[in-house]
Amino acid sequence: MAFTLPSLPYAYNALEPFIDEQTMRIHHTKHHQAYIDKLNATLEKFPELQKKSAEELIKNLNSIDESIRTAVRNHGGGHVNHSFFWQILKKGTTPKAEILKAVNQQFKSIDNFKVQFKDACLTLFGSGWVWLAINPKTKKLEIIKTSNQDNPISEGKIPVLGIDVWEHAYYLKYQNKRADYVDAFWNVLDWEKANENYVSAISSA
Ligand code: MN3
Repeated sequence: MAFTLPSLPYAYNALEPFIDEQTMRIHHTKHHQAYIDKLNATLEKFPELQKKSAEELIKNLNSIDESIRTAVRNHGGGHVNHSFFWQILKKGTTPKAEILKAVNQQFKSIDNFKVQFKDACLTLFGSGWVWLAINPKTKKLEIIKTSNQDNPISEGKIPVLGIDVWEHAYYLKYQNKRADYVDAFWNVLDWEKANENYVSAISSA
């Protein structure tokens, strides 16, 4: 049972003009596909691991044979991160309900949260992701930076939303201007999906 590329729940041009069609197409069919192909190749000789979900694999990296641990971390993480990312993108939503309340409580306001989140994006050196995640120990939201294809679930935390700040996610349209891409991200973040993720994270925390 090999891992396969999940289809996008929208057209490649659905996020225009904030994320362009060509970037979405390459990001999905080339970059995400490559993580899946390499994950499948990595697990070829480990049939028992092929039965697990990619989330299960990266939640328990220490249980993975050392000879493939880094490859599972990178390519399994790449598969998990991108599958998650596609699901939280949609134009035209606004923060409301439980997540609005929680963000206001913890970050004073949505605007203040956006400032802190953007700062995390701009101070993340190199390639990686920035997340808003629930820490099950405190049941609080945390802004988390991860390098490469690491995911907060490897640290026991539960992502609510996240942004891919690898250059491949924005270079065609924004070149080196990561700040402009982060500003544009707020126009395509699906706050309704983020709220669902928040509610489910809190109830399982
Ligand atoms: Mn990417």
